Amino acid sequence: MLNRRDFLRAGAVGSGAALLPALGGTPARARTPLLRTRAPLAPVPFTAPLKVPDVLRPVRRTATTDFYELTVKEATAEIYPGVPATVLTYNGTSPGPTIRARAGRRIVVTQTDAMMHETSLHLHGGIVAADDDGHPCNAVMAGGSRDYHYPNKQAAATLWYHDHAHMMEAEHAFKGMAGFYLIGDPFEEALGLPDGPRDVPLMIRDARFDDTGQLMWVPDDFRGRKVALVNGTPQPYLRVRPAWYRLRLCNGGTLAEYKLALSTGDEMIAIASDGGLLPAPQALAMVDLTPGERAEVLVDFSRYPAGTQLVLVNQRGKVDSDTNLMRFVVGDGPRVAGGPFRRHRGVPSRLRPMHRLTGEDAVRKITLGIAGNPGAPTIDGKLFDMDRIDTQVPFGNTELWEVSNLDTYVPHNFHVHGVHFQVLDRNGTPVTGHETGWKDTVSIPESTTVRFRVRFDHYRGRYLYHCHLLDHSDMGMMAQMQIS
Ligand SMILES: [Cu+2]
Repeated sequence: MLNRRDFLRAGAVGSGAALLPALGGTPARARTPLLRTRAPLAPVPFTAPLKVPDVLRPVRRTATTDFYELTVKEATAEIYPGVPATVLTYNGTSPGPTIRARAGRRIVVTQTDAMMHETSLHLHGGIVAADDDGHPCNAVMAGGSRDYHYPNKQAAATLWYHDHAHMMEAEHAFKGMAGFYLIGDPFEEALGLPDGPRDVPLMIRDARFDDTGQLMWVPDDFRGRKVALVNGTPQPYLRVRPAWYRLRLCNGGTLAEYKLALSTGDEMIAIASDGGLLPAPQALAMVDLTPGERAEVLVDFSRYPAGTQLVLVNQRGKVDSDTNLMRFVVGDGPRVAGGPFRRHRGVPSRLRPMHRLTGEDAVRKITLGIAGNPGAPTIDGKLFDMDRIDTQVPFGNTELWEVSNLDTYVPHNFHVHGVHFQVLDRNGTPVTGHETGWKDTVSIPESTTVRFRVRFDHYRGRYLYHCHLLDHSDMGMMAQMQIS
């Protein structure tokens, strides 16, 4: 009996063309003339429902540990309706399945690489041992597998996982390799934040498609990635109840920055940053996220009449497909009266207390720049070298890092593995909003210096720091430190 691939190879494509949308996918089929004539890239906005990634089930549990399995493989996804596109996935979907962790309970993820090239799983924002951090020197070879140990000895937070293979992280993430990893803890649960279907992770990422609906990878494609996908779909909609919602916003993209706002101009209540809950809620009209950054906001949909439509807008957008990101449609179900929090009437005035780092054992000045090195994004003038340690950090040090973007027309940002940090200021102006919380990634626009304090007291070992505009890190804007 012919399997699907044989069926297609046997030349049945022409005669069976009408059946194609109902079949699974191969890249060859997606390039058939039939699909080329379907104008796949002009769908009606807000007609596809938002997909919320499934929560992954552990394959095994012990008294202390949950065991999960992630397989990296190529798959097809209907990013545009009726147009199968080839994507790189964890367990067959992009975004991959969501892993829900609890602080204090260990997780082991076994990643199997079912592709033809190496991969390396990085838990972005995770405080994990150096060998479990997805350093490119620990890549999983094609056909191999590796166990990653996540102790979850950190506060509740929205983390995400993505690939970090050597000089491949940008292309792999662009083609779909990313997913959410959400840590909960008793402190956060006691706040009674919106949960269940009212706790919505939104991975927003930049993409570019060719005229057959396939993801089109062009390195450093700043102008080309004009389509924003939300959980893998362009311009989806979500029906919401007239109630408070918790939106976990993650820029899972490669180059684009998103300035997120509601089309009504109403404020969102920011409650968390990369590292988890803020000390206090912050009402924000706009949330600015560069690639890798997360922020959690609360939105009160009970203040809108049934039938109200709100759009999540990107104020940095250039065209409709990267400006009007998704639509919320307020339903007419029973209103959830009063505040969203079981122990509070309204939003609590305080969230998690935050100990401010003071003083420093060392001051480090770091520069990011492409200008002067055309096509060579560097840190301190050097391209990434896996055999070179760029910075020696004594374990336990509290340090002040001053990171400068020397470029006058190229934005960068900065991600440090293995730690969280506290941002002080940007060109001397104190940061505000969600940036006042614990961060692991910070925006550094053109001609800008950002200062942050960081304490290296989690693990010893070799960790990366880099620009998280992944095309830049991929091409060399990455370095490594030895904490010892
Ligand atoms: Cu950069």
